[in-house]
Amino acid sequence: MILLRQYADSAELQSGLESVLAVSPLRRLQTTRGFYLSVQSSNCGQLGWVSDRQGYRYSELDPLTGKPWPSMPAVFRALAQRAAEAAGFAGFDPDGCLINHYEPGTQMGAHQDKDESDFGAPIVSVSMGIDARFFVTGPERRGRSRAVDLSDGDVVVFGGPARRYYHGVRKLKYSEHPRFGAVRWNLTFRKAG
Ligand code: MD6
Ligand code: FE
Repeated sequence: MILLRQYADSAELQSGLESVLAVSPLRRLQTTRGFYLSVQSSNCGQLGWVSDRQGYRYSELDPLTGKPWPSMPAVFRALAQRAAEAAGFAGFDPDGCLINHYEPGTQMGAHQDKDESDFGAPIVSVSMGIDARFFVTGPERRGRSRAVDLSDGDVVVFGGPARRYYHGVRKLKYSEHPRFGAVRWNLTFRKAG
């Protein structure tokens, strides 16, 4: 797990984010048990991660619009490729980007990202907006975790053995970001297909 502090310029990504969400808006995904995730999400690129009563999967179509996901903005792709290369994963070619929107009080439970076909490719995560406490336990879901506070512009690359580590985000505390307000955005770039 490689942390690139203040690596991304979130101001440069903001308009790309808005254009994606104008086509595929944020929505709350349901789990197989019928619970809703507290974060809201969308996707861009060829494959988008979706969850509903049937389970988790990658889909070429946005179930909300019935159309393909908006294409990945060039500034998104360029950032993900540059960060992957800086972390030792040259040639990373993401085909999907999951967009998560957090408000104060929301969180992300411990999980592994395991719906992708190629675990040799890293996942590149970009944080924007207000701070969050990210945690990583390791190959097991339970046990001691390590906390990493992520701020606007921080990029995390999960590759090699860390690619399968359990991780999540603690309940967000209230704060405000000058451009994003009381919101945290997280972009995760994947090679899903
Ligand atoms: C988040 N991140 O930071 C959630 N997944 O909001 C993730 O779930 C994540 O940061 C895979 C690789 C890196 C990540
Ligand atoms: Fe994840």
